[in-house]
Amino acid sequence: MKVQVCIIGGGPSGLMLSQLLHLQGIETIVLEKYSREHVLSRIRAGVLEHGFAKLMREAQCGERMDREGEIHDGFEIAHDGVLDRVDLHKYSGGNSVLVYGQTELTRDLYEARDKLGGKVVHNAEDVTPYDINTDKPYVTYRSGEETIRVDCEYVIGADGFHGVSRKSIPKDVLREYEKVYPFGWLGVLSRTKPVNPELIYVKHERGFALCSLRSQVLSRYYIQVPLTDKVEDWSDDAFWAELKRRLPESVAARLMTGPSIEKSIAPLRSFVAEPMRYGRLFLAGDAAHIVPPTGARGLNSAASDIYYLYHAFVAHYKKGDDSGLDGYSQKALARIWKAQRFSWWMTMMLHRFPDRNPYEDKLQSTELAYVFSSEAAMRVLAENYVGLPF
Ligand code: FAS
Ligand code: PHB
Repeated sequence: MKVQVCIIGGGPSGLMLSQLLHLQGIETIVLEKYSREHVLSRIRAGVLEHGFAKLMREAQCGERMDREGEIHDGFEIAHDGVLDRVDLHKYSGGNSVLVYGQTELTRDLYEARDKLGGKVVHNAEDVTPYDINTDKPYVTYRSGEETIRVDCEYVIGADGFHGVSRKSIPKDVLREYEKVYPFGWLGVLSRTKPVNPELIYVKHERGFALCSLRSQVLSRYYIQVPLTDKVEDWSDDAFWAELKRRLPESVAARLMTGPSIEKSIAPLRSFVAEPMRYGRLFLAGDAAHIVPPTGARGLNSAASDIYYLYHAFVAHYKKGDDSGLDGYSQKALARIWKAQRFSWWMTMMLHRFPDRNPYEDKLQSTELAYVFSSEAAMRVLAENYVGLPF
């Protein structure tokens, strides 16, 4: 089999790029390790930057997102028993975010690939890229007992943090930067009316919490838990009781509780791999970078990688212009590191750090007080949260 671009990973990054390139007549194949049902069973991101939403529309996948997604012009921060609002629309120069779950977005991308007859292979086992530092790379994968070879001109590593692509870059070339946080997020999805029309980020002495949503009948909540906790340690009742303890009384009083339809603990880490290109291999999305979800930058960081690669391949194949491909890693990393900074900053400001000394605790409270006392500080928060320009 021969294609122009072989994409490893059928998550949002891989699917979005394959869709955009297909619409430009560039032939791709997506090799996904798991079944479609497995990929769509994951509960992940909930907030889309306006840049991501624009890319979904350009990929002809935005119709349901625009119909069912909710435009949010701001969010609340709960601290010291009160709610303070971050007016994104006012302080970002008129921008907002779209609340639409990654699961649904991925479903829309799969359906769009099917509609165009895009090649997406599920249950592709032992996917392995070869000769990525030559002009004739290829990728093999196993389907049952059969090993299949895909000859291609370029390989995209969109296979997430635990994928094979990043590990295919020689250790003496790859530089990795990482910060692991001493806690995780216990997340619950419940078929209940959201406690608030907008998201509420909670800074509390017992730990961080987040009230989010997927629709007006589907709520998503998180509480900060120690890394030693296991999801089986937390009954639904224990989760709701702890969330209520961290919410302002007026909010806790109106919280609708119900059975969890998904419950999981996600560790928090900041991670960047450089460079994001090696020969004919390009890394995109979680394969190259991870952020703590506090700033809702995870999925959104993948969007600019895809945008840059999309335009670079169109320039290469249509005009023989390789400047986009040659400049990809540097350009993508410049925006990635700004998303890393914002996600780290939001995480440090809102979470409880058990080993902190009283002086550092005062600095943390002052950071939050400064945000709500300075228009300049509010503008910095807002422009990062709605998404810096691509
Ligand atoms: P993904 O990991 O989504 O997709 C990679 C795909 O590659 C997967 O389908 C995987 O099965 C496949 N794959 C892996 N190895 C392979 C191999 N060897 N061969 C073939 N295929 C392979 N972001 C937010 O903004 N907000 C959140 O609240 C949030 N919560 C998250 C919770 C969790 C538990 C996790 C893990 C991430 C969360 N994220 C969140 C970040 C998340 O949304 C990612 O940014 C997003 O999934 C990135 O998309 P991809 O780059 O496509 O990577
Ligand atoms: C979510 O809805 O899952 C969500 C929203 C905002 C975040 C993190 C997660 O910062």
